[in-house]
Amino acid sequence: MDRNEALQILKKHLPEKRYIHTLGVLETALDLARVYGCDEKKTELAAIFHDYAKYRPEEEMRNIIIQEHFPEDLLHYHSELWHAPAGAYLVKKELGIDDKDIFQAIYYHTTGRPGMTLIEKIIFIADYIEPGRQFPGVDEVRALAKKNLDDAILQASRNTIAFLMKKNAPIYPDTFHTYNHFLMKKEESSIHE
Ligand code: DGI
Ligand code: FE
Ligand code: FE
Repeated sequence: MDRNEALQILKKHLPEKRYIHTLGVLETALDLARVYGCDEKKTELAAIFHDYAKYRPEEEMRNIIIQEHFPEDLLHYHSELWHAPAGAYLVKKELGIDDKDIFQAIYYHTTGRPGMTLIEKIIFIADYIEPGRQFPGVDEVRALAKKNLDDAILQASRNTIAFLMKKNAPIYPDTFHTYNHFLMKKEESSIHE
C-alpha cells in the first residue's frame, strides 16, 4: 500500500486534529528511520496507522482484547490504553496489512515494552515528539532522540509516569517495565564503560 492510499484510508477514521498529529508522527518517524537505519516502508505504514483505532467505541476495543486473548488486565486500566492493541489487530484484519513488525509497533506504541525492536522504538518516540506535541519536557526528549533512542525512551517514559502519578491515574505495568528496562540498561552500559 502506498503512502497516499494509506493516508486516504486513515483520514476516514480520524478527526482532523488527530489526522494532523499522524502527519507529524509520519514525518518524525521517517526522519528517525533514516538516521537509525530502519525499513522506511514499514515505518511509514506503522506511523500512518498507529492511532487507527483511537476513535473506535470502547465496546468494540474491549471485545477485541477478549477475543484475541490480549492481556485482560488491560481492561482494568484506562481505556486510553486499548487503542494500541486494538489498532494493531484492526490494521491486520480490516486493511490486510499482515506484518509482524508493523503489528508490534502499533501494539506497543502507548506503553512501550522491554526489548522493543527498532521500529517499535521509532514509533513510540515519534508519537511523543512529533512537532504538534507541546508538553513540558518534550524538547529534552527531542534532543535525546537525535543522539540515542534508548535515552529518549527512558526520559519519555519517566515523564509519562510522573504525569500519570500527578493526575492520580493508575499506571499500567508495561509502562513501568519499559522505564525499568531502559534505566537498568543504561546503568549496565555505564558500568562497563
Ligand atoms: O494516542 P496518542 O494520544 O497519540 O498517544 P498515546 O498512544 O501514547 O496515548 C497517550 C495517552 O495514554 C495519554 O493520555 C497517557 C496515557 N497512558 C500512557 N501510558 C499509560 C497511560 N494511561 C494509563 N492510565 N496508564 C498508563 O500506563
Ligand atoms: Fe496512540
Ligand atoms: Fe499518536
